[in-house]
Amino acid sequence: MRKPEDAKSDSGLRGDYEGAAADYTVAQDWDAYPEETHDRWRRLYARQSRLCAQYGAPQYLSGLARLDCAGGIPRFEETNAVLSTATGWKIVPVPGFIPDGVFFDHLANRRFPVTRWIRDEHELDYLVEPDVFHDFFGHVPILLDPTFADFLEAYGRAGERAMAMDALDMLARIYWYTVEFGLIDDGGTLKAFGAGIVSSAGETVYSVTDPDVLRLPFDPVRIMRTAYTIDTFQKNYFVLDNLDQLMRGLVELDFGPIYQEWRAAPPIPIGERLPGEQPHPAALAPVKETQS
Ligand code: HBI
Ligand code: FE
Repeated sequence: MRKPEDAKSDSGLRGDYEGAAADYTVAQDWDAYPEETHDRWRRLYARQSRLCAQYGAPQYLSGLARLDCAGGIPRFEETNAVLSTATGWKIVPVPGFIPDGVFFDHLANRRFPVTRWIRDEHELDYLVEPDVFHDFFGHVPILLDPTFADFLEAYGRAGERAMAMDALDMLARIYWYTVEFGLIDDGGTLKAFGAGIVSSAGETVYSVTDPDVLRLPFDPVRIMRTAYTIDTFQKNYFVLDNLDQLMRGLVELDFGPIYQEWRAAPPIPIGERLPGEQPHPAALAPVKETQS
């Protein structure tokens, strides 16, 4: 149970796994959110939606508009009425990070786990673990895109085999460099769709404007061999030509031989460009940062 002193920051039962079901889902308990948490959501939403209007991918922005969630922390049940109609996905409330196997099983069944608590005021610009703003604002809008929705289910299905082959860290890099930190070429202009980018004020701008960042063309094998960092802006990104590439990359390739060939090899260091590698063409003219 929560300690009494935590009651004041009751921003959605942070880290309270008491009462979670076997699949780690909990009730969202929307009525328990104090007004201050809805106000915090509105401020986060206003800032990020303004930045994403300029730097976010169209496939992400169209989903965000349909979710109509500027007014406060959304009721997941209301979201599910829209989401399930659009792509057969639904979001399920969870208290925080859940075991890999449980996570993959949810994705394989078109259930996206969304953390129910919101960050504290002092974490507005950065927090290590995902909260409801990262999970909902970052991940849910693009789940309304049928191609992305199909890919994420296929990713979930791929988890079991990766775990069985002791190559989960390689498969997780696919998620990291697309679902969390993916960029896409929008008619020659770099745009962001990864949840870790679009939910972060700093990284939304940095990911598409910083001139020193390595932005390579999407390549599943290169991604599965590339290390990543979890507590700083990324030093390298991968750029999709379109969302269909995600599905093709996952289903046209047999990951088994790739796991066998590379799982014992040290990962390619972050930010390192291999001989002969060229940035994605859309990255050759980084987006100019304008005051929004
Ligand atoms: N749990 N709630 C939650 N959200 C995640 O994104 C998540 C998780 N558990 C495991 C996990 N991600 C990753 O380790 C897997 O992608 C490998
Ligand atoms: Fe995430």
